Amino acid sequence: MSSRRNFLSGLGAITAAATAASVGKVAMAALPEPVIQTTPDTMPPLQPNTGRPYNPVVTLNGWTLPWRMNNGVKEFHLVAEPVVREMAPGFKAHLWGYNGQSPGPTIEVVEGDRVRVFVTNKLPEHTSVHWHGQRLPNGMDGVSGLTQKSIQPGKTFMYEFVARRPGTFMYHPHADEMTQMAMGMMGFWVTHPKGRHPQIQEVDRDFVFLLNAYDIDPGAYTPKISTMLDFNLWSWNSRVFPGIDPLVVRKNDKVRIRIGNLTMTNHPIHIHGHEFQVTGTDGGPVPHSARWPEVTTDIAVGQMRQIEFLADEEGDWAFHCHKSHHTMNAMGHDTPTLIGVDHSGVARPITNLIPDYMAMGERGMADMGEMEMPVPDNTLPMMTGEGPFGGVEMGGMFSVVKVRKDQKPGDYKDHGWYKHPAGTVAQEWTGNAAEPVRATSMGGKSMPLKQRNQQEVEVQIRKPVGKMEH
Ligand SMILES: [Cu+2]
Repeated sequence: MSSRRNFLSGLGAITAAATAASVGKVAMAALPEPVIQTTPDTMPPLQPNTGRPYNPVVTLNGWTLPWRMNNGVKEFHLVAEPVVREMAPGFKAHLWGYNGQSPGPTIEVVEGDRVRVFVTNKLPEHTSVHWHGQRLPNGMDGVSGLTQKSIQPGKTFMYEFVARRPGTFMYHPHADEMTQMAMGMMGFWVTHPKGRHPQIQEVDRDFVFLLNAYDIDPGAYTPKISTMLDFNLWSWNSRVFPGIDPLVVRKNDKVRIRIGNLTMTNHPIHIHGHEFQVTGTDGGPVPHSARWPEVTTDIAVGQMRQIEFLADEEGDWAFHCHKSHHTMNAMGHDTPTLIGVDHSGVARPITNLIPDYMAMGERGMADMGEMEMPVPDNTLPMMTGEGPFGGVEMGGMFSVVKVRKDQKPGDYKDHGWYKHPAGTVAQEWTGNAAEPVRATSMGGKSMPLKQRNQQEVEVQIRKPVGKMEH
């Protein structure tokens, strides 16, 4: 038990809590104490001090579940339960998750480990856990009704199998999935190779997170569970920018990022300043001959991707989903296009009635990020975040890979913004700028436009004269 305490203390704010009384004292004696975590901070890697050695991962805004060894079996205890998740500072959601958080804790094991997972259900309805991507006995696959009885509220089930295949996996319910996944029930699973593996490289930093999405009305706390496509919060591990921690690395580190998608749409995940290779999926490592360089990889629904790169360019590099609506928070998805519309005449009478009213959108939507527009309690502006040069105008699935030459090995702390060497930042040109020559064309020579007696349509363009100077 003492070794178990040691790594508990290493995890900071983790507290052990007793299970529900319904589990009973006798059963408790045989169950590993469930470990509960409530802080949304990224916890340092959990160094294994029992079982086979491995290089642990870091869960973005999350943590790894401690285990106990019981006669050579690695035992974990998951508790499915309602949780309060801070999705970003100032915005909390009432979700369902595991062991105090959504997503649940990451489970890390080693290829060949015999694993026993106790699952206690403290939800108001039945559940089950499916171990996505694993080779296991059919009866351990966690599909309610098909391979097992569902776990009723207050009951504890036991899953047991050997982690046969090294790689990147996840877990989620296979019971009332629409509700339970929309409420945030999911978690990451990593099976480390038991020794050197020809297709699994050793890396210096290994980050993991899940893509998830919620539909929470501004001012509300509970996600709408019947939403299929129109989510307003696109999150990584149930966090949205600016609440997602940066991925801090040391210059020339070999970096692996493992990502799983449990939303209802695909996410093209994009990195700036580096190229990566997809080195694995939930089906296993990708053979070397099948890898190619990319800066964006699309992650479809239910898929996992393992990307790897050499972090050899110092700086603060944006890392995000490339769907522009997925780097926005609530409140902006249904706004009408007002670019070019002069509503100054309308704004004044409205302001007399509603003092907080702001005319927005005439010049684009950047004002939304710039101005302190009043928002209801418990939600976030559509685009936000202050960088060293001003507003970043982002939200949702956005973070920063911070590459620093003075970052210590094993240090994941964010030490502030990158200090750019003199002369390496884009800046205003103050010399003379010649008017560009504008060419007119009637189409290419091979297929010239048919001349018709047609009236020319003239589009009125309203230029933002006088409003550019701030
Ligand atoms: Cu996306």
